[in-house]
Amino acid sequence: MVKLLSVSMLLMLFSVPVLAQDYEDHDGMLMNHGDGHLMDMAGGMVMGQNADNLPGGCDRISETKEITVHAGHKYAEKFPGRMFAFDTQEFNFKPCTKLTVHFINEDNIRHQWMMHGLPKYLYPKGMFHLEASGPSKISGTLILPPGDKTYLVHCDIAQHMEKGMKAQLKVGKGDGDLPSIPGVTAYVVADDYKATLPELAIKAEADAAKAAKAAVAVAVTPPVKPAVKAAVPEESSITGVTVIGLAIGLLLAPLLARKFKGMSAAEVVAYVLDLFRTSFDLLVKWISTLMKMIPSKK
Ligand SMILES: [Cu+2]
Repeated sequence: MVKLLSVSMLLMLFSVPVLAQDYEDHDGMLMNHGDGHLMDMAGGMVMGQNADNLPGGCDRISETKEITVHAGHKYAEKFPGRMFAFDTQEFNFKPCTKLTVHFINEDNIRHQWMMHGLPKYLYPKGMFHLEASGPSKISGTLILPPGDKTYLVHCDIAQHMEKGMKAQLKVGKGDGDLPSIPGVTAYVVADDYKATLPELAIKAEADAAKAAKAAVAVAVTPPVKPAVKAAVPEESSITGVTVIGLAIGLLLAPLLARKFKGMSAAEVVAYVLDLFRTSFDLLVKWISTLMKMIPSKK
């Protein structure tokens, strides 16, 4: 029993560090190829690293700060309709702060912590950028510029920002808020939960059936108005003509299906139009014959 306990305690001791870090650490594996650009084979990348050069307007480094930012699908759970998120949506630092960001990607895909709007003389493309492919940790350092300004931080992988991976970093008091920061500012495009997709599909089906019924009614309505008005009231959507039209349609359908077998859509349309014209001619002839037969009251 004692042996069993000591074995399980040993196992626990060894498993704790393994559980604590189940992601790869890029730091130390990166190849520095100048201009603050570092990369490794496992998909780790740092761009715009700057730990030494003071931005213009900074006399000295005001503060040295370190933050850890997590990124992943699970952090979007509290933002309905979003897919990805950072664990923090808003950052605030004093101007001229030397900031080290430890970025931990918890998903089995690529994520980035990309900051925009930095002075281009110091940061190529005005960016500071950390990227991690799959569950891994990557770190980078920059020195924030002076002045009150709000910087955009996002993941630049296609659609990841739109799906929630967006934050803002305020230096000093910042200069306003950015839109669509989950949990911080209103979305530019609001989600609409009023109609669900199955409801929309049922409505479209009903509309299509109504249109088809109307088309049949129009097709079989005789061009000459009957002398006697239909007995069915006008406000009813199902008229006698519709019923007759549907009945004729149902009777003709199998015959026409056989007739149209092997014909192209254009041929079918031409055939139907010709059929209508012939029937119309016959109808006019038949009515004029009837008219002649009626003795005039003179
Ligand atoms: Cu991403």
